Amino acid sequence: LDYLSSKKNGFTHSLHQRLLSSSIRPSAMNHEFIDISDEVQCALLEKRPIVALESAIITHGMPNPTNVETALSVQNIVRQNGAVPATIAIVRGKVKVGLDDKTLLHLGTEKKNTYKTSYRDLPFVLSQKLNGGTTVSTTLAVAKAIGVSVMVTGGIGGVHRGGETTMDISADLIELGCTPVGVVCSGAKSILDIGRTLEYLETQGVLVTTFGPNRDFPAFYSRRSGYTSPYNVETTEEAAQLINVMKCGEFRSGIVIAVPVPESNAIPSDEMEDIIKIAVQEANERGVKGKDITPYILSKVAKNTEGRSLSTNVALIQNNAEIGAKIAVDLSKLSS
Ligand code: PSU
Ligand code: MN
Repeated sequence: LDYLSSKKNGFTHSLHQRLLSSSIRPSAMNHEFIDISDEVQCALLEKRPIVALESAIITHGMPNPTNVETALSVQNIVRQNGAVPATIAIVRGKVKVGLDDKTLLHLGTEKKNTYKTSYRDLPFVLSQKLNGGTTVSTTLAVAKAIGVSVMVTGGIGGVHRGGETTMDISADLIELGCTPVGVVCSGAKSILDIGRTLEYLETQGVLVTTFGPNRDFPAFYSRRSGYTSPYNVETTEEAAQLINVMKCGEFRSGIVIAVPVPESNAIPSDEMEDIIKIAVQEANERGVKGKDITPYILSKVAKNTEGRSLSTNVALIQNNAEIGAKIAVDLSKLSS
């Protein structure tokens, strides 16, 4: 990397050219819009383990400064476990893969002019040269475009409560259905309709597995949602084997690896239920619509649990980062 930065223009340019022309590049999104950091470029060329990380959690999912601190710690955890973190965000109309600390701090602090960028928002944010935090859906599309097969997040979007009439279904589920990437998360928040979310994932051809000794599907803050995954995997090797089959078989859809929050940080689901009901009702009464619903409910829940939900959120994403990095390492052993 020292070598890279000393040769900034000449070498990285040719490295980028090599990346573009190499087999690493399955299409999906034109590379004209993507700017990959030196560290991630090297890792791609050397086929080292990489973990993609979303940034809407930084710009819209957590308050400052916890958002920035968490993002930095998550990147460190990925490194400590032998993989390269690739945090994805949009900076002045370019998709950045691998953020430097300064940019991360900027995005996490200047939240006002930063767009929550789901897949449908992407053309606008790019063409207007705006800044954006990428949701799971956009992060998945970018991961696919550059050939990264493991992504880590806190929770995925899903079918909202009442979604059978409002049709409010996160684009995360659609993208999971057409992106062969393993998504390590703590399930979906019970601000959503978890039963319908699982049904929808099944329809999209997305394999859902719980990570651990049983099939309980986690509900983010809580270790159990009352629903079960169709499968479970007990080790990171097993999870890597799943992703490897998906890759080698050129599958269309992705895999959800749902990791329950560590026991010591969990909040019982009956305790969460009342708080969530109030937040959802308040969002309805205030007429909060569309893409603003998830961030609104998240901040209300954090407020009404006096920050307890926030520390649970931090703990689970750090745990997911460790497991995701280990899966990426095991996967690179399988494909080498
Ligand atoms: N769930 C969380 N925290 C989050 C999100 C979801 O517990 O930060 C973010 C993720 O970026 C996810 C997005 O991809 O919200 C989904 O938003 P929507 O429901 O508008 O698709
Ligand atoms: Mn929505």
